[in-house]
Amino acid sequence: AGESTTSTPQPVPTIAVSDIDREKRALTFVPALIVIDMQNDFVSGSLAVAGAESIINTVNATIDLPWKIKIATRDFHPDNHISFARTHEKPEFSKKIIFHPEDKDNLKGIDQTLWPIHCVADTSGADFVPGLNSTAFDAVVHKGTHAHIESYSAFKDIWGRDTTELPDLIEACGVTDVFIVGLAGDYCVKYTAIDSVEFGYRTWLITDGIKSIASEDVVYKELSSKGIQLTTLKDVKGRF
Ligand code: VGL
Ligand code: ZN
Repeated sequence: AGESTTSTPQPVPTIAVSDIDREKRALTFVPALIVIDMQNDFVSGSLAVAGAESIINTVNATIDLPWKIKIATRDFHPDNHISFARTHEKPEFSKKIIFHPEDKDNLKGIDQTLWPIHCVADTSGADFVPGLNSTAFDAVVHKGTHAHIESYSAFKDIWGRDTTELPDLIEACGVTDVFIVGLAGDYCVKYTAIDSVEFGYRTWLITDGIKSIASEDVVYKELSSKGIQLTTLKDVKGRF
């Protein structure tokens, strides 16, 4: 008797835990540097990117900054890699639809750009370019090592089935911000930046430390629209 059956509505919390985490993270600056594919074949070899030689000094200058962690990647393919035109006996730079090797139904194909043979594991083409301060890296991540799986991003393969060791490496030291330099701006740098955002990092391209195979402007416009920030070595220096 006299008891109400209606319960008092609880106030809706205006700040969720995840928002507090996000706020904390916004106030923290734990930067990682990722140096993408500064290898002979991309500088002066079979897949040379125009102007690549000219960014080596800038890349070395970024490496000198006091990052929490600095990691390099190397494209590192077996000599029958799926991305090589020769593997399909097709003309170079044509397109092919590929299917994941473990996907029994082969339902989802991906457009694979075919490339000249490049960065074959344990050949000089896959070595770091001379002049790069490569002894300074805390870790080197290899990608594209499986014959049937392409991998542009430093985080994961194009199928999103496997990650490299990179996500664990940077998560383990509490990284908040990922800065990227290297080659090529419109392939491995681009897909690394997109994944970096997806993994929850504030993501920056140090544009004077990047060269692309085709247009720089198109890729920068696309990446800016995804929340990736464009910066320069000079501006980055000011943050430390
Ligand atoms: C890359 C094409 C093929 C890159 C790697 O490092 O951007 N591009 N493999
Ligand atoms: Zn490759």
